[in-house]
Amino acid sequence: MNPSPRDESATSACAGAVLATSSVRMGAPGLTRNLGRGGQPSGLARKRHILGAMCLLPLVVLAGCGEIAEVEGEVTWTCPSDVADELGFASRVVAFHPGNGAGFGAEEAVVGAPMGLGEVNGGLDVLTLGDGGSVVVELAADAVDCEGPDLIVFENPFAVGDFVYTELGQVSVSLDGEHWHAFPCDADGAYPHEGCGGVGYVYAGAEPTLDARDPTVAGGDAFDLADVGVDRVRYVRIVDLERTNGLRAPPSRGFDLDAVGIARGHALARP
Ligand SMILES: [Ca+2]
Ligand SMILES: [Ca+2]
Repeated sequence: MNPSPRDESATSACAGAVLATSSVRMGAPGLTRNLGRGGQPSGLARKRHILGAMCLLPLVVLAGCGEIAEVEGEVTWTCPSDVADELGFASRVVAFHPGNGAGFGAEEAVVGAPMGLGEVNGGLDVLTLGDGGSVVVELAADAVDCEGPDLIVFENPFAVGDFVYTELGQVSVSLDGEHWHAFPCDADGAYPHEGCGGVGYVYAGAEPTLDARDPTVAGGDAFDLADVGVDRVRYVRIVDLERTNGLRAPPSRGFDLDAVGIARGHALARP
């Protein structure tokens, strides 16, 4: 959408459905988020949105859906907000800088849902970054800060008896692909290495009935955008930290990225 200066328009999106109206009533429960294009809250836009709400023109609101609006270039939403599952994961690799020992897997492996193999086997549908390697992926929809974790990063740690084989990565997020916000990661501390990627077993995929976008059951490593002070992101970057508690040998040398998912109810279809 690209509204004219005097036009206010909104969409309500859920499971891919998009409904357009000439105004919007912010009546749905949950948080209301308001960001300027530069990622900063905009009080002006909030006031304009309230004025728009006073018009009270009809808006169809589906249960469980978030409201999305673009008001004079400002993007707003309410939580929960969701998209169809095919938009709930990374859609492409923007940049891949392989480190020494990379070479296993393909960039296509990180697109879409995870294909984990549970606790005793590491998934093989991955892109291995190599020592110090990095990858930037673009999400098919924007991830937004709602209550609790908003993003899930899936690597392929696995257990050997009581031992957990991990290869850690630092996770950063960005709205524009230029300004990045890194989650603090306790790579040198003890397991479970708070804030790092590459720690949690991946259950989604091994058990097809699990919701790969539910951080409480999918496995992987969940991240809350509030922890780095941002409300909406489009890109996720992972850098291998050359930290492992096992051998660094092919075909699993360095962080192995399986997938990046947007938590259910934390996704915003792009205007
Ligand atoms: Ca959150
Ligand atoms: Ca691994």
